[in-house]
Amino acid sequence: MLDQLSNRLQKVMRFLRGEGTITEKNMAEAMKMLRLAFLEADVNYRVVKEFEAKVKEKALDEKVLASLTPAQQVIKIVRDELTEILGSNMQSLSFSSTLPTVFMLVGLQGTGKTTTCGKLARWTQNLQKNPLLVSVDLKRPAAQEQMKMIGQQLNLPFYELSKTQIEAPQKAIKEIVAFAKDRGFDPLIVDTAGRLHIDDELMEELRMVKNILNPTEVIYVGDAMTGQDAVKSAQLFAEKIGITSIILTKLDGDARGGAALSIVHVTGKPIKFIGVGEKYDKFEPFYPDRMASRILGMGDILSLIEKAEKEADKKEAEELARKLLKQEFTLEDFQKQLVQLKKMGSLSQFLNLFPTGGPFKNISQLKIDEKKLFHFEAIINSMTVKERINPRIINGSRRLRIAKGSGRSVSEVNQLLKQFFEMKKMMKKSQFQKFISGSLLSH
Ligand SMILES: Nc1nc2c(ncn2[C@@H]2O[C@H](COP(=O)(O)OP(=O)(O)OP(=O)(O)O)[C@@H](O)[C@H]2O)c(=O)[nH]1
Ligand SMILES: [Mg+2]
Repeated sequence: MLDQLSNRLQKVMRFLRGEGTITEKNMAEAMKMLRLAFLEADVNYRVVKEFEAKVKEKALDEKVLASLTPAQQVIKIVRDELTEILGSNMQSLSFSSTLPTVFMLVGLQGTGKTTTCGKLARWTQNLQKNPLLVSVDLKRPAAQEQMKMIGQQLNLPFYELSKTQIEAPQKAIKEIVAFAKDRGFDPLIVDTAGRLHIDDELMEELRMVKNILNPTEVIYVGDAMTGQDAVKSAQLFAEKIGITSIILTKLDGDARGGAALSIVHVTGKPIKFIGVGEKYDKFEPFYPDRMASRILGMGDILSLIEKAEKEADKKEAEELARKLLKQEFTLEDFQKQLVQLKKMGSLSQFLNLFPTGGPFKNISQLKIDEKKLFHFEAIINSMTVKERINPRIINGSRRLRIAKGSGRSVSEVNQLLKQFFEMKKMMKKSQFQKFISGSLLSH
């Protein structure tokens, strides 16, 4: 996803990481690289300008955190600003307290409205809702058929408009809402017609539909592959009809990123979901902060630093980051990490810190045996400091002593050591995931 932009930005991050201190010269160089990366990704020029000004201002102004090197500080600022561009906080869909909630999807032709109706319906069903699909694409006879097929594929209810209803849409829309209300359907998900270009007739029709439906959300569906065109049409839909949120589709393709990075700023509306494939499960809530980390490829280091900063003292965070980077990780560090994990709350929360791409792809879906972690902690507690720093000296008799001291079995001690050595190897290859899945998964 957004590979080209991501590669370019990661290059800037690597450049900054390599610079111990920040000087006017390397800052200017980094800014130039960032600007080029954004422009090449087709980001709106006003967004680029503002981004640049803010990063510069913050880099000069912001107090350097004790636990971060100046270069890491700049990386953090870039991450923060990128998150801001993408919309700051994750925003979920609004549901109405008076039923039914109505989601009306609008957008140009072929952007993925109808597909997204199906994805959205499936999504709400997972929230224990009872969605109803309907298409008010009034001109195209095939529209009813297409929606019906989606309903059948997903095993979801679909309201089919009759010929007479299509001829009298105002009345029909009232009937649909009444039907949903009577039968307890919620949300009502309404697909609309698309056009190649925005024209007055379409806008008129959509305004009429909107007035009668009184939707909880008017969701603009934009094709991320079309870059600034998606942004411009979003702006027009916002002006002429009024939208409440955005879904960007086709982010799985070779979209350059310009739409994602400009549309929130230009329309002032949040991106709530992204489409990442043609199938109905290729649909994700949009988290600006995670997306920023994902694009920068910094999820591992930045988030760990930030989270640790909150919970532990800053020196420790710095040390941990340094060791993670240099792979000088001992059992003692591992134990400290376990203590911090407990402070941070659940492990699953911790796992969310990892980037969702690359070697970490499936990490957030892992099921973790938290108990095992605490057994590991008990085992490490029974080791001497010397053993923690240099676990290679832990021979058979030491293993027995540690097992007895911790109340765990020798085979568990063996398992911990084996996995620790494996983890060190993995971290070298930056495949932390393997360690987690190998050692802490519940079977
Ligand atoms: N790769 C990819 N393809 C998508 C995504 N969303 C939709 N598509 C594809 O885009 C094409 C158009 O999707 P539709 O849902 O028919 O688009 P629409 O906006 O309803 O089109 P009109 O009704 O003609 O205006 C289809 O081939 C979809 O499979 C996505 O997130 N990723
Ligand atoms: Mg359609």
